[in-house]
Amino acid sequence: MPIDATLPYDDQNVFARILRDEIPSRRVYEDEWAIAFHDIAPHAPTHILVIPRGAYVSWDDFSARGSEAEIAGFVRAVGHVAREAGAVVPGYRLLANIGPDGGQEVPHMHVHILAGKPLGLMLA
Ligand code: IU
Repeated sequence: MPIDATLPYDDQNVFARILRDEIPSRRVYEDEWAIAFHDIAPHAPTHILVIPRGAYVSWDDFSARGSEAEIAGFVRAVGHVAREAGAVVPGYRLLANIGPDGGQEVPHMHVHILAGKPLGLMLA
């Protein structure tokens, strides 16, 4: 069920718990700004989620309240993870779902990295 990303941050959300290692995940990367782990229900041969360490509900929240350092660190982390996953050639997709109509289910800012097969054109 998509969530309302305008709600206050819930520190019991599943990605907050993954960040605190209260729930296991298959981590592939971590640095000062972000962690990345395999999606539990992959939609492509490579399906990795990258999340900032900071407490942000969504892309909207992160882009509005995140510091320059957090935003730069997060963007660098996404690029690094995609390169490490070998996703850059022949290509990959970045996806962020925001709010109920955007199909967001977990209320901690995250970006999907999808790769490993031809993904075709998808804009909605
Ligand atoms: P969304 O953008 O919020 O809709 O994506 C949430 C993703 O988090 C979705 O692809 C789930 O499969 C994934 N996920 C996960 O990897 N581990 C979990 O414990 C839960 C969801 I709950």
